[in-house]
Amino acid sequence: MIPTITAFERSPDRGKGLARDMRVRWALEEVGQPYDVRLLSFSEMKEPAHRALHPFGQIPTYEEGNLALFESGAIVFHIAERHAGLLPHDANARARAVAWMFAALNTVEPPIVDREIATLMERDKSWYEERLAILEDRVRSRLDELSSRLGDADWLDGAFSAGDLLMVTVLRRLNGSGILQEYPKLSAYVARGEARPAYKRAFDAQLAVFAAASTG
Ligand SMILES: N[C@@H](CCC(=O)N[C@@H](CS)C(=O)NCC(=O)O)C(=O)O
Repeated sequence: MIPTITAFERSPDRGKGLARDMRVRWALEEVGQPYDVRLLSFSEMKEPAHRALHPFGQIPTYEEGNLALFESGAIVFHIAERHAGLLPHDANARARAVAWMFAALNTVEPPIVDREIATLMERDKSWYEERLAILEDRVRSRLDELSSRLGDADWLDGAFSAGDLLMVTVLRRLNGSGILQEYPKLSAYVARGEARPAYKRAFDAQLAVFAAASTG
């Protein structure tokens, strides 16, 4: 059965792979599962039909037969459980890969998103520069810790896993901030993720949506 995911009809990031359907697309590409995409405008995302799938009126969602899911982490986990390739077979290694999925979304993404929101919503405030410095220090402390754990390894815990997939997408949210470049090991880690053929297919598919919306 071909799953259907939802994505922005016109992504605010202009197709740079930052919208969270990118994680789901990448996971589906990694496991070789074809998928359909239903594109939504901002107003359609807030309508009852979409809220029935996503209580918070956001993307991405995932529908497969009578299963409907929201939350990119839960969707990636579902894909990783149903297909080989994104979680190790060994039970302990699998549990550690799942821990990295949670770490990406619960520990590393929040300070990055806090910074991002400040740059989008608080630029005009008198205290903006001071607050930005605090938020960026919080991001740096997470990156210091993550970089020292990664060390010279290619991936966070052995082979590439759903934990790496989520972590790479989270770190990419720092694009344009200059902060990731302060961490050569993490920059190389993100570049390794972006070099994966499945990543490229997912990125190109998301960019094609934005390009079509811009010319149409
Ligand atoms: N925790 C959610 C966050 C979903 C989310 O923030 N989606 C954004 C796009 S990346 C969205 O739909 N934003 C529009 C809105 O919230 O109105 C997940 O990981 O799926």
